[in-house]
Amino acid sequence: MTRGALVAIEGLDRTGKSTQTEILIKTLKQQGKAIELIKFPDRTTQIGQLINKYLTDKEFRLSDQSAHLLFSAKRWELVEKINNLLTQGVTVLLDRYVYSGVAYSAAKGLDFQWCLNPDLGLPKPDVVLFLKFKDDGNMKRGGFGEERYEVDEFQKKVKVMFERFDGDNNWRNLYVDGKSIEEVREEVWTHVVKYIDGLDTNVQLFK
Ligand code: DGP
Ligand code: NA
Ligand code: NA
Repeated sequence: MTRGALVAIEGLDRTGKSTQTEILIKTLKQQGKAIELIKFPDRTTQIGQLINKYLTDKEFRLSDQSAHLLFSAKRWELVEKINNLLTQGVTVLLDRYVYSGVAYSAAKGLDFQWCLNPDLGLPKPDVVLFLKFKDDGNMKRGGFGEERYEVDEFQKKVKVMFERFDGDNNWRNLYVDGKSIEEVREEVWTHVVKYIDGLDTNVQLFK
């Protein structure tokens, strides 16, 4: 039976992820496709509220390891939902996922593999769209600097950690430098269109 595809959108802060995610959802819904968006971190659950406090209140103290495990717990909270949707043939679109989890924590100096370990066993996306700037363009965008991680030097480190996933067969780099929302939308679409009618293979797991 055909299952839904698991699609992740990743990127640094202020690269336009959420905008592109919304456009993609709208387009697919207009075409009558079954699609569901899951945003990480979802700030509404109890763990999500703690994460929101951590991200927005720079005085809120939590060790790096502890914060990391909270983000991972957030993902594990949603595995059953993701698997059920895929089984029902629904395309699941993830706005951030394991890759952000590892990149943001490893950028603080935590061991890369240690960061990945709690996420082993989670469903692995069929395709990851990584929105990226060739330069540091995201740091010049409006709103940048409001949250804990929105610091130039830190974003550069996060970028390097994200790039360690480049080379995985599900990884697609989408450069957003100087492109309009419409141009990026078209690129996103060319990558996603192959997956929207589902897949016959089992979903892979992180290992
Ligand atoms: P967003 O709402 O997509 O801008 O994400 C909020 C912030 O949370 C952003 O700076 C990236 C960070 N973030 C998202 N997921 C994770 C994660 O799993 N671990 C860590 N450490 N940070 C994350
Ligand atoms: Na952000
Ligand atoms: Na966002």
